[in-house]
Amino acid sequence: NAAATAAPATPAAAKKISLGFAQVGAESGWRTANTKSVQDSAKEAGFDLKFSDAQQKQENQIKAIRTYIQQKVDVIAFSPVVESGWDTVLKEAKDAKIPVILTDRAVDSKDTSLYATFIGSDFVEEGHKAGKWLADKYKDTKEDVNIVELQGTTGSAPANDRKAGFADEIKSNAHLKVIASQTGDFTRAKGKEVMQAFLKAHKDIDVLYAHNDDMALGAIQAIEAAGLKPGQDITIISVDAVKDGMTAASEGKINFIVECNPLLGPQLMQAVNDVVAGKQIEKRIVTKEGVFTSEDAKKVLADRQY
Ligand code: GYE
Repeated sequence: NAAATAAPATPAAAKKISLGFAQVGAESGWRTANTKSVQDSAKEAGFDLKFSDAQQKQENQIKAIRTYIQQKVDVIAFSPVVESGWDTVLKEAKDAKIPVILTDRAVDSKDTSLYATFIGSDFVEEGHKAGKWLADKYKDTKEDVNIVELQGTTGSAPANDRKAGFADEIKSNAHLKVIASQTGDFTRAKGKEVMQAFLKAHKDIDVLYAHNDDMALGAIQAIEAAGLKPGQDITIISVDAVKDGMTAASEGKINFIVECNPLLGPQLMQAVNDVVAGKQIEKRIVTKEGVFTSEDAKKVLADRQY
């Protein structure tokens, strides 16, 4: 009897799931925590993780995704550096029948069948939280409040959305004026450089709104070098709540931080398991997050993991 002598087929469960992950870069403390979360949870899930760092360049991410398609990985996940320009490569993945999961940042593709789900924060909401705190603080002001803004990477979902949510929240008070707004590319070095230029061009800055902690931390160096007190002479609001940002907040140098959770690894691995198992999953998975004043930051700093 042929069936009895044939070698048993390898059970499907014994094969490791392969996951190709195309990361944005290593531009911030948030990104470092996010990378660690992805790597740690892939290991824990027993996946074969192929990881690449695009150094904040879309062309590098597209190349990495094409390599994963050639390698026939089971699932591709990536955090798109900018929102637009993904349709072609996403169609290539679809044609190869490899499911794609977006993590952290969204794409603006009209065809939502190009990806299985998008796991990440609501960046517009984060902008609203930042703007609301400021609008409350200055609700009785009779004078103009001059705001400078350090935007994230040009064309990225968090930069577009954090700007929009904030603008929407402050527009009801004509005294709240954004007098300068430029990209600091989510990095400390660029945040410092652009803040230096802002301070040179404007003698009367009241508020800095930075789209992430790293740019705020760079700007703090520029503000101190100019002989001013961050958090006092200039009110500072940022987004992320990574450890260095929370430390600056606990010292009163950042006045308000909107949290953005980088620990997306566990949710991502769950989604990978589900798509491989052919389960129907939610098209949008939103992460939960809060806000911190200097006082709040002091209380939770010691337990902050990233
Ligand atoms: O806020 C910033 C990072 O996409 C949410 O990217 C992420 C942002 C985060 O560089 O620090």
